[in-house]
Amino acid sequence: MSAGTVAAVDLGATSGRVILGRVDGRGAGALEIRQVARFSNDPVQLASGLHWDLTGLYRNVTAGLTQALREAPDVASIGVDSWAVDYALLRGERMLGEPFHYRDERTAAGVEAVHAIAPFDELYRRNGLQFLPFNTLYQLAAEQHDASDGVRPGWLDLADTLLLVPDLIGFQLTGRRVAERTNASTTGLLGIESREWDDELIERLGLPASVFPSLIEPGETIGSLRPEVAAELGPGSRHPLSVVAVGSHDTASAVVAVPMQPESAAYISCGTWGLVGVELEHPVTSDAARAANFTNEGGVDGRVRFLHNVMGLWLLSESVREWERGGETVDLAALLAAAASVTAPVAVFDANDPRFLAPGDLPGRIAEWCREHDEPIPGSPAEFARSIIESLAQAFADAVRTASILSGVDVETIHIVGGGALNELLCQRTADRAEIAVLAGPVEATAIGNVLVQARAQGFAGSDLESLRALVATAFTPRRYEPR
Ligand code: LFR
Repeated sequence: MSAGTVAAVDLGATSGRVILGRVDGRGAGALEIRQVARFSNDPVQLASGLHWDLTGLYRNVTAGLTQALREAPDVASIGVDSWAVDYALLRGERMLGEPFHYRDERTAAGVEAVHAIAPFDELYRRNGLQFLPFNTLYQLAAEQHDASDGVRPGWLDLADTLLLVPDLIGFQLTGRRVAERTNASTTGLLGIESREWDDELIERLGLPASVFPSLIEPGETIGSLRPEVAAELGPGSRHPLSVVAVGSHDTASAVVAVPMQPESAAYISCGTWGLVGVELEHPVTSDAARAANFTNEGGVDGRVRFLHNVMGLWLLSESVREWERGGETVDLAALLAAAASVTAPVAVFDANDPRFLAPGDLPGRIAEWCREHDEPIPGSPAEFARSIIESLAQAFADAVRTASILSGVDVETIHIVGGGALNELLCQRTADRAEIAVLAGPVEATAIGNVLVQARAQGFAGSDLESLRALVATAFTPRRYEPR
């Protein structure tokens, strides 16, 4: 074993970052991370719908990597992770339009079309995924629906390749087209047992099988930087610098960096979403798991991320955006402090209600939920914030309990990682409502998981997940919240 530095590109739904990670797997082990670039990720509403600005994101990625290589010319590899399910269609080198944002409402038609061919209970047996209206297979069906309604050939008929977002960035960097397996597991088109593309389902849905690239595992090398990219990244970038596949689904990377004992812990990867669950060796696709809408996503090293998507800090950030659209200036720290001192009882609403998915007036929709359910309607932003935090804490506690019952994992500790680990009120109220101690941190779990999988591939870290998690536990001391 040796020591070295890798660069992690981590793209979230609201912001992206490039992080340098230095890992030394020798002796007691050491892990250090340093952020070199952070940029916002601003979706664009076009006449065709809500899209990601992938070109702008790519520009920020290369600018961040240039900076990273300037600071650490000895970087051994680059890894990319992002949110799941969304994809670009390519013909040759060319991207066919800006990819859609999963919060675009076009998928309703796709859901109907898919379920007419393969009802949800059959899908669940095949792919083990919870129902989320934006899973890639529904988006692709919506894509076909558009085409059959209007102009044919549609983009899907023209495309020769479909790439999920991190694979697209990997392709821009290296020229190689692959599908990393953890993220591919969120498409709905991967068999739960085989972990291969479900060709039969793809055919029944009338999708072109040829657009799905070969699958690769986290830790495998995607390829070397294209010479022109290496030149763009500056004199610091030695050629051939390789891009290594990580758990390219951000949640898969985050789970790698949860310093947990999977036999007795649950995790909440809390950012835009709150992904609440446990890590298993085998999927659970029972009727009860399906009814509870629990997912079996592919983890690093063949582990299963058995979890449920709770709406997450989106509820807060989108509310803040709405207040700011209305002309208010909101200081988040002050808002959270005010929320913590609210004494009046606040509504605990159903944070999983699909009405909260689309962008727009979230406080209005929360008020509408409260009116319908005879709950007190929050009056001030502080009361809204408190109501959101109480509702998230309740949804987190419920999901932990359900995960435990469905999987048989006896949960003694809940780990909260991601930005939500900084939200003291949320961590405390989750501990209170679950009646289980919460360990908060690390905040940058996703980037750390990305770093660790690359470091292992380079021989800078031990071979099993347990030794990677031990490095996290040594480097980051979690904050403990006892239930009150
Ligand atoms: C979290 C996440 C979730 C996925 C959602 C949409 O960032 O990747 O795991 O369900 O975004 O892609």
